[in-house]
Amino acid sequence: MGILFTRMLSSLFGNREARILVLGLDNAGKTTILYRLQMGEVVSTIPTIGFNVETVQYNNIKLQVWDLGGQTSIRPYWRCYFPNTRAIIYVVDSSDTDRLVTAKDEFHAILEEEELKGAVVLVYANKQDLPGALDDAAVTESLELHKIKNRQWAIFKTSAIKGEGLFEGLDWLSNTLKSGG
Ligand code: G3D
Ligand code: MG
Repeated sequence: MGILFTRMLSSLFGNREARILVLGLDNAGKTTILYRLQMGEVVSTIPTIGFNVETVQYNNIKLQVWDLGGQTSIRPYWRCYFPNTRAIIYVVDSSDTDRLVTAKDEFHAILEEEELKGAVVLVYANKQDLPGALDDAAVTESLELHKIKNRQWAIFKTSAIKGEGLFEGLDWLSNTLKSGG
């Protein structure tokens, strides 16, 4: 099903390169999601500059994943991955309430990046299958999503393990990008 999504986007962007970043704190479920989407082969780069990037590519569409948080010294290198980013998929462990403040801070810092100003934002409130997971309304509040200005965003409850909610989110994303983001 991930292939349908990328096929759609691929035709949408013609020959132009389109990047989608899948970001969030470590352990949020990003890698699980990438494999779950089954878009193609996931390639992991050797972390020469201090952070590991997983990439899956379908035609002109590239999904790239790395962990936010941690060392600040490597952050300038993140910018290499910003050009042509059409969307950010932000993944949150909804059961990890201790780190929601960090998740929020990292999220808003990313949104401040000049080259990401045009990207639409899809939030996955992941790990809904776990007891104590916050629902979408509570995650919206914790991440202060209502502070987002001048861009389209949406939040979906997901369980990457069960494969729930992921495609509903991608559906929103492709429709939003289709209508001009
Ligand atoms: P990351 O890539 O964001 O760091 P991972 O996160 O995809 O590696 O996932 C971290 C752990 O969370 C993994 O468990 C993974 O199986 C689990 N996980 C991911 N999504 C979900 C979910 O929706 N529900 C539950 N219950 N667990 C999830 P392990 O045990 O392999 O470390
Ligand atoms: Mg990972």
